[in-house]
Amino acid sequence: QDTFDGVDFLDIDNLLTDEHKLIRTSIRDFVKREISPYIEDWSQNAYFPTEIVKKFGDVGAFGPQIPEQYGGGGVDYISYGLIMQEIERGDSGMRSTASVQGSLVMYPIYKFGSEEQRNKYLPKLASGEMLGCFGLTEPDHGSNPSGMVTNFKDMGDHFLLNGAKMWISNSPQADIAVVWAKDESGRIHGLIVERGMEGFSTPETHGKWSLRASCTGELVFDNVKVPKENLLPGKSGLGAPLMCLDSARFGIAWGAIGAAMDCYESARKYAAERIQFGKPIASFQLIQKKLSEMLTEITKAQLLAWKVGKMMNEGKAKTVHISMAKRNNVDMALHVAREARQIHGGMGITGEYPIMRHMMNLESVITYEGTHDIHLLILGQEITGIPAFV
Ligand code: TGC
Ligand code: FAD
Repeated sequence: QDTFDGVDFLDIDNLLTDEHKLIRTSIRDFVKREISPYIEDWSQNAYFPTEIVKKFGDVGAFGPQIPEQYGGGGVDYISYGLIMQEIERGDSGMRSTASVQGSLVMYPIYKFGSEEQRNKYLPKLASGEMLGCFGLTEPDHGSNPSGMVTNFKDMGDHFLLNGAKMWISNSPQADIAVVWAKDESGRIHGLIVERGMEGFSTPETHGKWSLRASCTGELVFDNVKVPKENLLPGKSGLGAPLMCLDSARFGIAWGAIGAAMDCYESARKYAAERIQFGKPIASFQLIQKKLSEMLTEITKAQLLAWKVGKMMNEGKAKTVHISMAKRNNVDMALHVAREARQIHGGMGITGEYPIMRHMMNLESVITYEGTHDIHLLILGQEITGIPAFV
């Protein structure tokens, strides 16, 4: 029985509005009903539950920050963060599905798309009638997307797209892909590629030990004819996909707190119930140290996420602020998961508890949307004025 009621040591709820709390409750109930009872099976069986897409749409998890006029929720960034937190308390892979759809597919179409593109795609993406994916990473260009080789040529009445993307969340099930590719002058643009276009395929990536309930795959473009009206006209250059990443990375900073909360709660309960040497293990100082540090780190991460959320709402958050929050909070969650695993002893490696699943998931989360070290270097560049990437 899930009686989770939040981890809130410093009365951070006091910083939230009634609307924030209402949204959090509705997603928390949804996760309890639609994800938590099944996630262990889905993950163990590497199964992506396609029916969750429509359900996410119904509960408002897709594009909550996009204006209502286009089917989005029209809510602020703290609400968006709380939605990601609650979904990731269920599972990081489920949060991936939602954050890719909202921040990496709906956001670029809303921000850089034409009015026709917005009206054509956004309401269907918001409702879960359509699933999307975001293709930036390539086999030879992960941390350095500016080196991408996927390209398109102007053929007069259409574009001809060639290349391949790798590690793309949602790709095997996606109806559309927002793809970043270079034009003949080497300038990066976003194109909307639809399933069914000749020469476009989405082979699934098998054998992952992480994010097993999320489907991941490639995007392969073999002379795909893309209609000219599918180019996102509003912005070109690497800055366009990097703006989308700002939004998604912000959601991950909140999502990671959810995964950490789930591990902490499980460890706290287990420690109270597990008897060794005639006493609950919670009575031992080393276990108390672990629990105290977990709670402290979760609390610090909550304050960081909340403050960056306020700055997002005010239009003041910069990439560096988001980098600090994503990097710190994911690392924090991974550390909490590892400590919680220790507290559960041998039981910590089984599917009876969520720990090992969160821990393995977080190994992807600390890598995607900019690796742990890339975010460090983004901060290093801000501090010193010197980019250390090259
Ligand atoms: P750099 O020279 O710094 O920038 C290139 C151009 O972009 C501009 N720019 C921005 N514009 C708007 N918003 C931002 N946040 C911007 N950041 C940079 C910049 O001004 C410049 O403009 P211009 O006009 O001068 O050309 O770029 P760089 O090539 O040196 O790269 C910097 C670096 C390494 C930080 C960047 O490439 C990076 O962040 N790499 C990490 C790659 C990454 O995060 N990939 C994620 C793929 S998507 C994903 O993982 C989804 S998983 C989702 C899930 O399942 O949940
Ligand atoms: P690399 O860039 O090869 O990095 C390898 C190592 O080298 C890392 O430790 C990195 O920090 C380090 N490194 C690289 N450059 C430097 C440097 N200059 N200085 C110091 N260290 C450096 N991408 C998408 O476009 N869309 C998606 O939906 C998507 N979903 C994903 C889902 C999963 C499950 C995973 C695992 C990845 C996903 N990605 C997606 C790709 C993800 O963004 C990349 O894996 C990530 O950006 C890192 O790229 P890479 O794996 O090629 O690692």
